[in-house]
Amino acid sequence: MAEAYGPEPAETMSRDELAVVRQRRLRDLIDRLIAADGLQGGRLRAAGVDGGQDVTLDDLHRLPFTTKQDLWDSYPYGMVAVPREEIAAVHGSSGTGGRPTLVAYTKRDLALWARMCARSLACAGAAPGSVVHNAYGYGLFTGGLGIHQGALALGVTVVPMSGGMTERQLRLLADLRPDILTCTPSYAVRLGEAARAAGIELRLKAGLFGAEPWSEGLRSTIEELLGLAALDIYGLSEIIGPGVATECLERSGLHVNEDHFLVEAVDASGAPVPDGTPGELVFSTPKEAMPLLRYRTGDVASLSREPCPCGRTLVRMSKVLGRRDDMLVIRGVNVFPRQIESVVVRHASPHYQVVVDRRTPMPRLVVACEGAGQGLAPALAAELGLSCDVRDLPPGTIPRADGKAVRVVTWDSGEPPLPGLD
Ligand code: DLL
Repeated sequence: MAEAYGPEPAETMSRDELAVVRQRRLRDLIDRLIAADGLQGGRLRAAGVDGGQDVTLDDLHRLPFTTKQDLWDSYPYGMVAVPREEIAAVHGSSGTGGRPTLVAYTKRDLALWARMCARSLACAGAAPGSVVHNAYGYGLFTGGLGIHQGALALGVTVVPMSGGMTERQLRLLADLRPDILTCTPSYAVRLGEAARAAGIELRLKAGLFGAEPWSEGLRSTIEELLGLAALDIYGLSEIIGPGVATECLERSGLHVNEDHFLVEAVDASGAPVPDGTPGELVFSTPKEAMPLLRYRTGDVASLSREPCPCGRTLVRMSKVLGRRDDMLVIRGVNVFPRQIESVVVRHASPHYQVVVDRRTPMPRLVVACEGAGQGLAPALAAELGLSCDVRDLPPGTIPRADGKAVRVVTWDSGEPPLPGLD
């Protein structure tokens, strides 16, 4: 196969050149918000900002935040900053608590998104002639169409599988021999197990797995099952979709496309945290249809500005530790489901669900999995600093996901959320 596509020039600029680009983006974004004169423009004016010329990158952390609540309050089109007829597409996510989040794109936004996803595929070593088996769901969810447009923009072949119909996926994996697989990490496990059971030999080289938190332990499981380099891809509908940040083959953090999306990490009070310290990721996006200033993602990760051997100079983010609102506080101990996963995959199959039993005032953490070995309970206690009940359930009991897996369920009252729990 021909030589792999490399980074775009913007991905390898010096940090000084990058600062110039980022400064321009920030000023353009502020000008656009002021001109649109909506919620964010009003907040900027109240903070004494009347235009982009008033701010520098150093002022970013003093500007007002935007939140998911703002998007909900202005659903569906309240945050749109262009005339309705310029909206080329909408996407969204089903969201927590069943409240949908809708985002809008102009044609230029879609082109930018395609370029960002093309970068992601290049990070995975895509080359002319590459075949991308895209098993992210197609539809309102940004995974399927984002990667699809990225593959078209890069000039590689895309197989638009969407999620589900695993038998059919196996058939095409065997027949078309893709070198790149894109889907959620939980579906990657499912595909890998199904391929192994069917005795299908895969020729995959790399996979871009994201849309949900996943641990280093699950990375090893996926790499072993599928015989590929498992890379992390991060994004959210509000900012653009997949393609906000992607790991390269070095597998040492995700390169954030900060020449377009300005990123910060902040503590609970909203103050910046130093590089290397986990904080909530905050992104600003210059999208025309729905520009957002300092959007609080709820996702917790740390940032690093160390250069990467791949040559990309963009800031890198660690794997996401979890969502701020997914963090469980059990008897005063903070637990991210991903921490549990990293232990489970070493002592059981990668199918697990965390049940938070809140039927009594003192909540209990039940880790339900399949094929648990003796060592799981003590290993969990050592990792979490908290004892939890391990339930080893028959194979196939834990629900399998085509897209994002549900890792945490709450048991408030009534029947147990999984058979076999007491
Ligand atoms: O999940 C976009 C996406 C599609 C990313 C395909 C990567 C691959 P939403 O449905 O809006 O968008 O959900 C966004 O998913 O705020 C995170 O909580 C979570 N998330 C996305 N990627 C990762 C990741 C897509 N790599 C929400 N690691 C985000 C951890 C992730 N969490």
